[in-house]
Amino acid sequence: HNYSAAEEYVWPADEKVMKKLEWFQDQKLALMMHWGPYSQLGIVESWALSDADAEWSRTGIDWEVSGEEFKKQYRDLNKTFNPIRFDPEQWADIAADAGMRYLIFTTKHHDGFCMWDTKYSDYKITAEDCPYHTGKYADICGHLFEAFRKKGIGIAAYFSKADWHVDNYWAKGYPRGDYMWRGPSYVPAEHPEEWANFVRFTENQIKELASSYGQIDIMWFDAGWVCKQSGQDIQLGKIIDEIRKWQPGMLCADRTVGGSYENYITPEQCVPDEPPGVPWESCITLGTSFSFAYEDEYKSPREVINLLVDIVAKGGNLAINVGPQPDGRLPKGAQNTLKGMGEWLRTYGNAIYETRACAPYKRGNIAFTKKRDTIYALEMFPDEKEPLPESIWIPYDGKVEDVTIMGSGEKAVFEKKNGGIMIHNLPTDFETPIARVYEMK
Ligand code: FUL
Repeated sequence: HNYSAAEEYVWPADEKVMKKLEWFQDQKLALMMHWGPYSQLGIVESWALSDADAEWSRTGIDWEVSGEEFKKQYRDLNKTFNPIRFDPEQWADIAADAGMRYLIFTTKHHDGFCMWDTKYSDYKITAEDCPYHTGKYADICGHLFEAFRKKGIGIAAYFSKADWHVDNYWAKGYPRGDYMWRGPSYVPAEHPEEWANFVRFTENQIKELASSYGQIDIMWFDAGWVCKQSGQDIQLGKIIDEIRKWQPGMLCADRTVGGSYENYITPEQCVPDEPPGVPWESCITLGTSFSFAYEDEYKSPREVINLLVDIVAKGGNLAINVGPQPDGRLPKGAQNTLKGMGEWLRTYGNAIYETRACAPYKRGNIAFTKKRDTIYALEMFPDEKEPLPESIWIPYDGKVEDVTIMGSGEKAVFEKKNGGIMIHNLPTDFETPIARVYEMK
């Protein structure tokens, strides 16, 4: 993937948005969560509803039904979704401890099931046919956002622009032009009234979310095929402009579309090779998929920190995704990794948070970040068995007068050499760490 979007990117004219973009670039690490009735089956989010994607998205579902009957079974998952062990404060504790600076939570995925108490749909967590409607934290988004905000964690609301539940919008599932066409079953321009109804509904829901739950830092819009270019124009710009009257500077991630309402770009499951040159955030799963999967395997702290450093060195943020269990708890394996990340970040967080990209970004296993007059060089060890070299050459040719080894706080012995810095006498008698980090002034 080459995500150098700089050419099409339009820097927002709004000063408050610009300021918020600075905030955004300071945060570096988000906890993304995909959670909903689909979590019960351990499938790929709500994709099973899309006929065009059936081949991959319906594996693991052994219902002996197809067509409309299949979709009905899927929709009925709301009748068994009962996360009685959901504890928002516990999630917030875990996230804060892992060094998370903002949350990205699925308020509504493509299936249209709403994780908040919306007045515009009955397909929601607080409706009577969902057993959790009497649950302690039934209005899930409300409780979650409050608990995270109390910990100083920012709030991003993931919202699918496509809604495969409402009549005015349905997934037909066939490719059309350059955009993946996953609904509606009609051409909006030929059915203006139907489309206008859908647009109104979507606008109402977005405004409701952005006005009922306190400060929302980012609206994270998914379903990129719902956009002007495909003829499915929901006039998002107008909606965002209005919301910014009461959520000043709120950021908008309007995925894959580009233009003035995409304040930052969002590569998925990958890290761009080169710094894109505009604010960006990669979303990457901790396990194998965005929503909960049974017996999933999770990346180790070493793997995640390597991703994070690669991303931060190129000026981006990492949104690491954890899919909560259907009962409301976070998988143990995921929790273990989160804990390990937090431990590392408590020692080396200064080389990550509030930094900016610093050329030459990454050379071999050495990554660079900078903060004011400090340059951080992070010598990464993706392999835990890699022997530790006693000296290391750092390809940085700027002015350096002082080098401290982070963690121990010891001053390093160094000399200028071959247009870089050679550090000597490094200790080698301990286990291979995730990184050795040098603070250079
Ligand atoms: C994609 C979605 O379709 C996936 O289900 C997931 O939500 C991912 C973050 O974005 O576009």
